[in-house]
Amino acid sequence: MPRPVTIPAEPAPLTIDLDASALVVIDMQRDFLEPGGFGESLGNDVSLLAAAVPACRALLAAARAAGLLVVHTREGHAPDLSDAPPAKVARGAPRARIGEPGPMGRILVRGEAGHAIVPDLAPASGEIVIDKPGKGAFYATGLGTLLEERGIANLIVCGVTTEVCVHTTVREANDRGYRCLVVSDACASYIPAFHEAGLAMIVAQGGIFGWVAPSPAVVPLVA
Ligand code: C5J
Repeated sequence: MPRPVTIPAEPAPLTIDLDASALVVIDMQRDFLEPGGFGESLGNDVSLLAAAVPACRALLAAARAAGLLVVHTREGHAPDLSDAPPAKVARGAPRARIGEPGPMGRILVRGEAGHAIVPDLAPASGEIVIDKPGKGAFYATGLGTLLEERGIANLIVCGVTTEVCVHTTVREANDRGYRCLVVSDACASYIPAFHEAGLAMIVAQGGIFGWVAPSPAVVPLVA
């Protein structure tokens, strides 16, 4: 039996079948969120990103209670950097490049402490974790196949950063035909104006990339 819910969202209410919906939590990794991590070493105020944790937790709890498919993503590369394009590796100040030693291990390398998801949002047993070498969660990963196999048509998206990995993933998903609902207070950016602009771009022109709603409008309906 389908489980339709209608979420009050921008630019218009969104009706989705919970059985065809997944929660996608993007890159809530220690290096991006925690004091003492790579993000902070670049001069960012990581508290801006940590502010999204409570809403992500509420979404995760609701999705788990409702039996939704839960997908976590992590941005990072193989230790030999074989999946990192040379142009990406060469970017930035020499000591802040991918693969260099950072405050929580090698920067953006799988298996390093900083690459892990923050403990508050740790994947539960059986939940899917997608390791992605790009900004988008579909590029060079098995995510598309996995969602197709499970009949998923709708993605409830949260995580960081709004204008980078959340946006790229939503754009990729939109092109593949998924309905994307971005949960505004469960996303964040180091640059608040980019967060706001990122959300505005999603709902512009009648919802060109999808829908946006705050977690209090989503959590009770999904739980
Ligand atoms: C993500 C980034 N996850 N901002 N990465 O958005 O570099």
